[in-house]
Amino acid sequence: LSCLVQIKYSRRHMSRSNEIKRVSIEGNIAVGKSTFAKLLQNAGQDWEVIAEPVSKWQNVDQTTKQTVDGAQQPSSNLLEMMYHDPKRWSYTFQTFSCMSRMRTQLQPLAARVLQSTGTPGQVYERSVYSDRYIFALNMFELGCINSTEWAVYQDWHSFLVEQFGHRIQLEGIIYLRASPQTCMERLGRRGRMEEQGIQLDYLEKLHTKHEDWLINKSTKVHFEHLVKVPVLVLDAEVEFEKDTKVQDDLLTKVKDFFS
Ligand code: DGT
Repeated sequence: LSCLVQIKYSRRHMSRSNEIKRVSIEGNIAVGKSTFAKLLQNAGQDWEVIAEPVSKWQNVDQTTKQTVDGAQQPSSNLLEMMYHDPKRWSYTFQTFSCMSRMRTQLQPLAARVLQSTGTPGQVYERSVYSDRYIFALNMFELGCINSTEWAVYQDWHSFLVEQFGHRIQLEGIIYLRASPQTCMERLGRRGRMEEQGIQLDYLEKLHTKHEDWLINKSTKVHFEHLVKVPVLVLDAEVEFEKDTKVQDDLLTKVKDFFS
């Protein structure tokens, strides 16, 4: 009987996996992606949020325990190392952030979402594309990733996306757009220890990268399918965390975008 149930579940899972809507939420640091993702999740049973694996970057040894041979080092915080010494650690950071993004986004749909009656959706906080076209590219332009590292990164990134990309293909991108000044204020308010040294200038560069990729479409992207992914631009300048009217407006726009 358990075998039969398992087969039924797998069939249902496979058929539903094909109809999943995959959406990525993009935007500058501290713009409110996690808050917005939670809003989407709470708005209905059909959305599953795949959070950005920041805690894995803050605790690498715990994350890699199962897959690394030999003695464990004391816990390393790669996020802190990258901000502290970007020239030394940016390439390492991008390998780990991209791999952990891919790994979490490839995980199967939650049972709760599978059982919903509507079209199931997975919402990603950022994507393997922002990993490359926002952060890694910016680090390369800042000189924190050298040209050899950049060539190596792009080579394995293209290979991975070509091999696995069809399983996490995006149906849409939601761009939460706010000024770098607003993001700086929000970043200061949340007080994440690793981010204390971030300057406005860094957020301005990341903002320009988002605008080039998602608004001006001037970023040279390697993946043909990515160019065709529709982008919903939402004004995140307004504080939406506690304002239910603003939240309803934003959710209506998302609903219209995907209907
Ligand atoms: P939210 O929910 O909009 O407030 O977003 P955050 O700030 O929690 O999440 P996010 O994606 O901006 O990233 C968390 C931290 O990790 C932040 O300090 C930026 C950094 N980060 C994220 N992805 C990358 C990456 O690919 N490369 C580099 N260098 N840093 C990254």
